[in-house]
Amino acid sequence: MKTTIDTPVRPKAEQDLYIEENIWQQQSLGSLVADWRSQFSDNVALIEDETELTYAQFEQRVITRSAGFRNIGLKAGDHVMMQLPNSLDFIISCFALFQLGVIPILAMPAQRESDIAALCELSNPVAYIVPSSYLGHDYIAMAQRIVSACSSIEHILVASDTPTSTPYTSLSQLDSTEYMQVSNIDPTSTALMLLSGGTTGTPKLIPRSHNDYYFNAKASAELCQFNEQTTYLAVLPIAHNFPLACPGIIGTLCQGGTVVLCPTPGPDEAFPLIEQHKVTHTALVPALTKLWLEAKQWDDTDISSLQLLQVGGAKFTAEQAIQVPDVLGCQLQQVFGMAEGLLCFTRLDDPLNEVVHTQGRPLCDFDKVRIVDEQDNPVAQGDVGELQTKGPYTIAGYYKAQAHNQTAFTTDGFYRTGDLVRVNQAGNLIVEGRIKEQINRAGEKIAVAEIEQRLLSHPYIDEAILVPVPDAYLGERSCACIISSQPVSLSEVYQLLQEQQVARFKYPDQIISLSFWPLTAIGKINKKALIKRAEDEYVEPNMNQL
Ligand code: OOB
Repeated sequence: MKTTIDTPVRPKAEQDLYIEENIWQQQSLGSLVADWRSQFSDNVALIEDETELTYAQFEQRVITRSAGFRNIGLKAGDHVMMQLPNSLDFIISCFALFQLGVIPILAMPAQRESDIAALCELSNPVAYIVPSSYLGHDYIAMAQRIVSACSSIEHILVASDTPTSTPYTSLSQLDSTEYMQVSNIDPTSTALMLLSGGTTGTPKLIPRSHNDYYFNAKASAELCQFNEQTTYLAVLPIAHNFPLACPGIIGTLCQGGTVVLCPTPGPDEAFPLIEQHKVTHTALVPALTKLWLEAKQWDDTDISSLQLLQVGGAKFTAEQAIQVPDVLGCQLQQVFGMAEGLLCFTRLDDPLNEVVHTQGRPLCDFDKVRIVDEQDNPVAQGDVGELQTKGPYTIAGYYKAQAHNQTAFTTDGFYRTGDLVRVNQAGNLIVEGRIKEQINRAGEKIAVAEIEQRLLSHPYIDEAILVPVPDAYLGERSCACIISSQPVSLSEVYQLLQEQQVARFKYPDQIISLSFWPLTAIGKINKKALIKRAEDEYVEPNMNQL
């Protein structure tokens, strides 16, 4: 694998092939805005609350934002930490940065100081964009603390709707109508960086290029048959690859459809928006789908405009999948994807049985997938093994992570997904589990190593293991198994993690205390026994942690 210092790139022959085959369109994401305006000028592109922007107005807003960013000195190759909820500001700022060749790093609103500080240290952003507050969290206070530790940040920029009392520039104050020459951006360069769920104690950044991300969005939109009549509801946090580009927001815009922004994902907010705007498509994680299925039992909001619900991010049980068409009155599509690239979809014309029981197959013919055993040898047809993949929109390596890349990728450039899968007769993948040290809590990924390290920083905890436990609401919850010199309660663990400014979704849902580890026959710690014990000792689901 050929590498530049920070961002590994694909071998030249592969790049040439993707260009020759028109998989890579050699077009930067920022330049799409003008194309979309010329094709779909008066269509409504974006809706947030009472504000509707046509494609022509969207272009204007992007151009003025871009000029504003340029006026404060942002330039091609700079990094900007963006941590905004689902909002026009997010989308307009993102495309404005794309036009300048500035690289947004897309952090989720749920992330807290420990993650953001580590990401800033890794990527040296020149600006940090935050809402003033969202769901009760004070982002300005957090940004001030981050800036005092991260010397690269020259600007804290806050969302447009921020009260004028803050000392920081709001995004709308930046906007400028000055003429700006559109820069020429290399479409093979990094357009944005997504966050990896991670398996280690340190966060990883996923550099996605203009070419690969445009293909990701456009090809997904074609596969899902998005068109000018599509109205997509952005429900999941749009810093996540799934609602952003699979096909999500960017895919909808590629096809001239309308994106409606939903600030929080609960049915109380989403259902009325579906009714009001006649939403046709949306995407959810399984835990939210379960909530929607339950809410539909008593909520009579008219959501009959919904045509397709995409579900992905974590394993969706067949038992719930089968309910989607009847209860929500729309077609189901399962999506098995990853921010690193590969996307698998069930197809719109697949038999219901495949849609309910499988996670689909790769987006394009150029996706290479192989299923291997522990020695990296291919398993027999139909057997379970680790999924490895490489292709036109799968990264060649994480940003500035040379050592980690040596193990996360094979010598021939395949990404080791850490997912255990098998292929069925019809050629669809079924996710059977994973080997990576990660917990998938309602679609949000927790690196086991990070939380175990933090637990060990408690003065009484001598040893700690975090295990995933099957959970009716979350899919998986996390249980901290500890050996301690004195009793430690779950609330004491919460206090520790709060002091360390850890995102709430990473807090263990459960704690069990042991005096020694159960061992397997060959003397390894028996995690299955720990999981069993966690299941046996569990009292009741804590719904407010969803
Ligand atoms: C999506 O992306 P990430 O980066 O948050 O997480 C990727 C991991 C996969 O490696 C797999 O472990 C798990 O999430 N996963 C699934 C799944 N979809 C993702 N596990 C079982 N069944 C599924 N359907 O989660 C993501 C990115 C783009 C589209 C959809 C999901």
